[in-house]
Amino acid sequence: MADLTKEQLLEMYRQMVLIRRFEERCEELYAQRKIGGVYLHLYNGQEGTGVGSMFALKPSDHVITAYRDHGIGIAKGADVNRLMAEMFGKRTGVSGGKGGSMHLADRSVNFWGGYAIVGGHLPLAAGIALKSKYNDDKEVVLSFIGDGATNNGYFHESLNLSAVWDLPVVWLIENNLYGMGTPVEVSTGQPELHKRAIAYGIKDFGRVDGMDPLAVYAVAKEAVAYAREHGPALIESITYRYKGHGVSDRLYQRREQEMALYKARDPLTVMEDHLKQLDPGVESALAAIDAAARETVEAAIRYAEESPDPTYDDLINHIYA
Ligand SMILES: Cc1ncc(C[n+]2csc(CCOP(=O)(O)OP(=O)(O)O)c2C)c(N)n1
Ligand SMILES: [Mg+2]
Repeated sequence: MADLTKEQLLEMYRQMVLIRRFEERCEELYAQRKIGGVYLHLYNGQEGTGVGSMFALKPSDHVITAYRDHGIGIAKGADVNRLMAEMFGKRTGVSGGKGGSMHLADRSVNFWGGYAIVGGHLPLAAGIALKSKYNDDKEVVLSFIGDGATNNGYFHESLNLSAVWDLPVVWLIENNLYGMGTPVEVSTGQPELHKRAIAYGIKDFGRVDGMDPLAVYAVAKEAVAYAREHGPALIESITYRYKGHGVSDRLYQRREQEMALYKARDPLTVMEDHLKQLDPGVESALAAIDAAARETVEAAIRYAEESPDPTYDDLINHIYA
């Protein structure tokens, strides 16, 4: 349980439960067409990686990710009402209703979003880290990277520059074993993705069990401290997504057995086990956290439904021509 108090461990659990309940309801609302968009990318199964790693950050640190972004925004502290309003495309959303599921961002909590182009956010992560270094802000950037983003040019250019300029960035590869439906070993010559660090002269923090939030926290804490003082760090978290790439995608492979193996180590269950080990009487507290998370999500849905649509002026605002 490392250096975390019981309250902090419960907070970690609360964030993971809230993310899971948020995503479950988003899937339903998407099926009901209350949430629009061609895709809906859910974070179910990967909560241990997001919450565990972000627990190692200070509020002044920065986070950026790809399109599986709702849970990341919740864990970075974005307002749940405004996140849900963004899902609905409402004016009160964190991106004014113009981002939607795939482009959530909330600069007030240093959550930079939400990007659809695979790897396209990695140069932005390097840029934010450059700003921190230039101003001597001592702020770290935590950049999530899908395994599927490790073979394009953005990855190469961003990791290389981060090493050349000693940028305060933690590159966290979320290896959920597939890029869309393609297994990592089919797309990648060296499937142990953390080894890429060596080629760039970046400190390699190895592989971690992404289903265990405390294991992720422990390595992230070291990596964040290293990045703050010395420069780029890389972690590979082995995790699993329970849904297709988008919720409308089939799972491509028949992989029930593999899924069952990972679900048996669901990050919420793993965290419950940690807490029960610490305090066998914790069960009722866990149930209360779950009930509160469900209510928070229902309240957020009400807020989103009652919020106004963007106006015509909103639509043409923030456009550069
Ligand atoms: C530059 C670019 N190429 C292709 C795509 C289509 N595409 C979207 S997601 C994806 C795979 C991403 O895999 P991974 O990063 O492992 O994400 P996961 O779905 O597992 O979260 C691809 C090829 C895209 N969005 N951008
Ligand atoms: Mg993947």
